[in-house]
Amino acid sequence: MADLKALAEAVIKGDPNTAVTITKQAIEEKMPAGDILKNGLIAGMDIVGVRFKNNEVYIPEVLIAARAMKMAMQILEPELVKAGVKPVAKFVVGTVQGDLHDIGKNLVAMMMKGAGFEVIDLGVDVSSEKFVEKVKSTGAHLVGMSTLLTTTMPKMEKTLKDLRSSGINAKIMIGGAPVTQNYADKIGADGYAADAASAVDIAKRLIA
Ligand code: B1M
Repeated sequence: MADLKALAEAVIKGDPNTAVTITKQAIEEKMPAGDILKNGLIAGMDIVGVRFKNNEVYIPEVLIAARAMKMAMQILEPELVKAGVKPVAKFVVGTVQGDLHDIGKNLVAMMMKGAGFEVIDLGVDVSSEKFVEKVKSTGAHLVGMSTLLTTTMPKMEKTLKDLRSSGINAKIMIGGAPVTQNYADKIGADGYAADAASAVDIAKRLIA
């Protein structure tokens, strides 16, 4: 029988071949797709998130784990659709207008996918209009904005105001090196996270 603990371990180790093999075996054995996701892939990424937060692993290990998870997900996704397994919530994320940094934002997106969120990644240099349009068209429950530049921090406030004034009630979280909890409070964001693993914890709390 397919071993979901070994699947989680393959994600943790960033071993895509084993992750794909066990995922295929589990599907062939008609294991519920939701169980494979939750008890195998997400369980593995959860542990990576905790280790990342505790500085036990670093960015390269997270990227390698995320790649293993992504490859297994490509096989599992059609089964999840067939089984009608819903994502935890929809998360629209982007780096705000004027800013081209995306390494941290990509890490946040990966960890959120790993935690079972459907992630709609708008990329970098995202205008407030684009955020509003995508959040409306996807019905996202959660919006994430990232910035690395002090000069583009005001774009977070503008985007937040534009989202609210267009009637969007999605929870809004922000992050990035120059951003602080104080700044989040000042502009009225619902959440702030200092790193990608905490972003998942905050996101789960916001949509609970
Ligand atoms: Co730029 N850059 N850069 N840069 N760059 C910084 C940010 C800078 C601090 C360097 C410095 O001067 N010491 C400085 C900003 C100064 C400031 O504003 N106070 C700076 C500058 C000035 C610039 C340019 C203006 C330089 C120039 O052209 N004169 C220019 C701006 C271009 C633009 O955006 N318009 C520029 C360009 C670039 C590159 C293109 C060369 C490249 C970006 C490549 C890319 O992203 N694809 C780059 C890089 C790599 C950096 C540094 C070296 C590294 C940033 C990084 O990726 N860190 C950076 C200096 C530094 O930090 N040491 C610097 C790793 C990443 C994992 O961390 O993004 O903080 P971070 O993400 C973390 C958390 O912040 C958090 O989780 C992540 C993972 O745990 N997080 C969130 C991030 N987003 C989140 C969202 C959340 C929650 C958590 O919720 C939604």
